[in-house]
Amino acid sequence: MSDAVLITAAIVGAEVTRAQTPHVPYSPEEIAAEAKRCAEAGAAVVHLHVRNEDGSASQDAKLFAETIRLIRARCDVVVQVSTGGAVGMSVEERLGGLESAPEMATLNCGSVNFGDDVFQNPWPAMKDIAQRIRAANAIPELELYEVGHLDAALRLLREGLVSEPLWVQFVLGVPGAIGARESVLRFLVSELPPKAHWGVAGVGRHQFPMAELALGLGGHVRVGLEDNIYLERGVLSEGSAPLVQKVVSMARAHGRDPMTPAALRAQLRA
Ligand code: KMH
Ligand code: ZN
Repeated sequence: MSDAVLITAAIVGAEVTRAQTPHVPYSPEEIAAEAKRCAEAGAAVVHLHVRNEDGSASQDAKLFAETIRLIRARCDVVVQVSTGGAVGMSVEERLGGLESAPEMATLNCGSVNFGDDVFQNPWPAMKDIAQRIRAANAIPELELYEVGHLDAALRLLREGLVSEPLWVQFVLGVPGAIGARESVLRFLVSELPPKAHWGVAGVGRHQFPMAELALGLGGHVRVGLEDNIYLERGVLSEGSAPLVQKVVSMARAHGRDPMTPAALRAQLRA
């Protein structure tokens, strides 16, 4: 792995609401402004969801198109659209972002308890989404929430539905899924194919401990209000950019610089 750290900013998500934090962006303008702030802070990727005017989760193609247009006008961050959307959405509904020629898209590698709900990703849906991501000429980032998702990712590779090198995000600490523990992360990393790139997104209070661990292990990091709304205990983060800034400081303490979008693009297309 390269020494530079790829920082992904998950700036919107599908679940976090203004009742929890006033700092979550909803409109395309707000989302694009936050993407720019995060890019300036050191994020090379923005993991993107969109929202309806009332803040409810959406995967609407037109909203994605408008939001991505505004982001591209403001900065050169790599846009990674969500194909996960929100719990309960159909596969078809989830794929609106693929219509905007994103450079990356998430590919969720299995079903998982998600709070009180179940986030459904049965194998036929995974296959379908993998094919649609490839048809859109986007690079998939494999989202793994559970240990068994690793084997699903390896099956995707074996069956030629995704290509090497894999780009993997371990999303750890979702209520209902495997915990964000050092032993878990070390095991998951040890099982990856040698060429795989990996990062970790710790949920809630696990965000910075997992980031710290990943930085020490040579991995990449995802932060943002989608996963965690606090900059430190009891202090709401005023958007996702302060979370990115904090990871940049942590990375520098490890002697690692943030990866630029250009450096990432070179790796994505290598
Ligand atoms: N909102 C979660 C249920 C993704 O973006 O691909 C799923 C999610 C994953 O956020
Ligand atoms: Zn997401």
